[in-house]
Amino acid sequence: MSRIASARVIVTSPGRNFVTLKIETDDGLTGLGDATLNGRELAVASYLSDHVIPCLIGRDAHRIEDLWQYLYRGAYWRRGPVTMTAIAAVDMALWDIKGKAAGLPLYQLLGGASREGCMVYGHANGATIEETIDNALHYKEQGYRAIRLQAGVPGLATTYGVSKDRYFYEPADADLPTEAVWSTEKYLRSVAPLFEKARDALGWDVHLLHDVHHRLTPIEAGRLGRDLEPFRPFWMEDPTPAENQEAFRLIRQHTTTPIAVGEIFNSIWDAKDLIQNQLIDYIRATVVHAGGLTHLRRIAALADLYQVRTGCHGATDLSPVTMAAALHFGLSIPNFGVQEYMRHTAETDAVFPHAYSFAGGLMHPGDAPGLGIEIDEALAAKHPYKRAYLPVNRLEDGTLWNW
Ligand code: GCO
Ligand code: MG
Repeated sequence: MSRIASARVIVTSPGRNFVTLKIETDDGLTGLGDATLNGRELAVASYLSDHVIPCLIGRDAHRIEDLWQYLYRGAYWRRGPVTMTAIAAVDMALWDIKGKAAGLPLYQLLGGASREGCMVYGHANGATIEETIDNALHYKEQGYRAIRLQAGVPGLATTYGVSKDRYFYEPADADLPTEAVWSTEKYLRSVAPLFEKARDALGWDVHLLHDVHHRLTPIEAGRLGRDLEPFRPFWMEDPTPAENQEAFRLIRQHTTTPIAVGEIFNSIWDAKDLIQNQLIDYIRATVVHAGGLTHLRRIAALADLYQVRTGCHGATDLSPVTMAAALHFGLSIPNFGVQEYMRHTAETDAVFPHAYSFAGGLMHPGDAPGLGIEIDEALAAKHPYKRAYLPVNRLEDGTLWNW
């Protein structure tokens, strides 16, 4: 038995905020878990420090499933992003410990490798179609097999997914939410031309993806999906807000463009109807926001029954600890689809030395025991927390919209 001797939360901001849980056992093992919830970081930090950690001390670190149930059922107030992120952090740290105790990389404990590596998609963006394609060509040269395309919308000052820096995109960019202006009409006119030109420049041997970021109505999404069909996108992501799951029936009636949903889901109950009714093709729930590996494996197993594959969220606000966990998960499950890979800055990578690597469009978690991730606490302490919010969106007449 390894008893949990201590657990603490480390908040650091090497370019952006990350919340990390570090658990130590009485026989000298340590485990790391990511607890970052973009724009609401300190709520999870407090949930862990004030309400979860006191319950962990002295418990057997190897009883992962039991501890998961204890934190989920035991809170009485189930689900929700803060709770499920906190549970995920504990779960990841315990799997890390189990891997280290076994002397095996985590994917071996999850059943071993089902593939050579996890196909990842990179983000190509630009103020114009030409800039985006230029950037996509750069990704292709680096060996990427899948590329997400987002371009500025003519007539709008800013657009989701488009940054000043072409290689690093950080939407949580201000200490109070910035306000962006959105026009569905202008946006809808701009996407098909982007994909048409992208196919001309990049050819057909690379997967092309696009994120709508929850902004359309179902019928608008159906139209966009249909407009994109000739260019065979790998997926259209988050076409409408997924609270209303019935909406996806309407989208399905109008297009065969594959649909990816779920980066803001936090439990199997958010995804169950979409999966069982075969209304989506890829489920994007992540280790950090959907209750850890224990729960995400359950979601993936349900999805597998309905030929839904995974496409886990992997933006920069998911720390390298989540990236490591996602790669062990992705390498081992049968129904892996693709993993998002939005590279972290060198500053972030220095705080989180890791065993995972990229080659030829695939990523591998490495063979270090456990997750294969460390935190340099001395360096982390040099980057204090800095409040940062995601933007909000308004229509051109001032109506608040989905960001
Ligand atoms: C994606 C996402 C992100 C989110 C971000 C919010 O597909 O990568 O939509 O860009 O906006 O993770 O914190
Ligand atoms: Mg997204």
